[in-house]
Amino acid sequence: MRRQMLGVLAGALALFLAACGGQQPQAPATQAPAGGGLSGGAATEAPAAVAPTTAPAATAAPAPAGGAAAQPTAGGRLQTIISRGKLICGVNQVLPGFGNVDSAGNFSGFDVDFCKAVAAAIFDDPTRVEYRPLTAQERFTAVQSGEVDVLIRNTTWTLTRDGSVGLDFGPVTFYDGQGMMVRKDSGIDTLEDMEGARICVQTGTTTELNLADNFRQRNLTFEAVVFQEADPTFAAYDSGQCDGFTTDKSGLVSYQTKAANPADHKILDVTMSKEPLAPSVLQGDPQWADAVRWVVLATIQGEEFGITSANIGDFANSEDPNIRRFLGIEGELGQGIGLPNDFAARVIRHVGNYGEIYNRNLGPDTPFNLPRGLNTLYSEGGLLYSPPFR
Ligand SMILES: N[C@@H](CCC(=O)N[C@@H](CS)C(=O)NCC(=O)O)C(=O)O
Repeated sequence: MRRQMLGVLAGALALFLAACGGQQPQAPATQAPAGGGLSGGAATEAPAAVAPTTAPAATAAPAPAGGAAAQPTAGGRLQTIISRGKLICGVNQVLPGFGNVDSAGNFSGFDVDFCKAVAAAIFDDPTRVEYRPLTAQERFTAVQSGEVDVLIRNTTWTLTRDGSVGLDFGPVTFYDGQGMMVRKDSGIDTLEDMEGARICVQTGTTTELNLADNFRQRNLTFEAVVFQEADPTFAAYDSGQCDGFTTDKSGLVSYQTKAANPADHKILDVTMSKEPLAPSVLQGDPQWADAVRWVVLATIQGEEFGITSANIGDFANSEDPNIRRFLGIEGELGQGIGLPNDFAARVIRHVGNYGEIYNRNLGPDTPFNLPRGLNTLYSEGGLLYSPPFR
């Protein structure tokens, strides 16, 4: 029922976009040369690299051996955020499940919950966030210019982005991979069935680059129909302008709920890339990067300990020294990263542990029902693992 409603809304959106000319590809489709995959107009996903110049390195002095931890100076970005009284978080606004805004202007989703977690750690208040919606094209400039404090927006951690784009990535919050959506009645079952296909893809993404690589490796030609924004990209596919729509599998599942008729589409059983999605900050402010990193790890460690937003009160008198340190009941763990010692407790209390965040946004009770796959704890065969809180 909900899917149908989403479908109707997506249909209306598609009509609106068509009426406004928004479905026109922003760039001429690039024709793949025979036998060679895409080459012309070699896709570049990152905006011109800007050498980060800001961010005074506010590094806390190391704790003297055997003595009390040195009081860190909460300088740089963290101090700016504290003085401002809110976090500015770069997010998606068109990707239900990850980053989405409703008609009342409320943001929600898996990524959005990590913005809330950072705010909860700093302010003990998950609502102290200003969300800055960013397209794929806009996102890196927004970090480079300091417009956002942190980017938490289905962004893949790559060497180029870590290096020449000038970002620092936190821990992976979602292990993803690129997929391909086609119409069920297309007769397409594998990428090999897509020789000469028209494929709708958004520019400024790893997606665009991986598409070219995958088809080249398979010696297949294709025609990329490229858009700057995600909704027009999908609308073009949904209205039949393309044979396939490609993005991260998380994005495919999300966009399938927006299709005019979600049941008409399928996601091929192929993973075209590794897409480790992670938060990022501007390179050069190690304390701020540490703060974001350990907030994410707190959600994972919380799940490892079995501490949830519902049962955290039961741990107040825990005698387990690991849990006592984690919750800030004893020790001074937060100090070294400029956060209050109970920052992890604040995160769990207000936002929940990783499993709670996952289930709330993507789990069985949501329209996405995404199996956790690699996004389970290492103890359950997944890749989530927190270094020790000590
Ligand atoms: N993870 C990939 C893809 C991320 C991405 O931007 N995906 C698109 C398609 S689902 C998106 O979210 N677009 C939203 C927009 O640009 O407004 C990356 O980091 O490049």
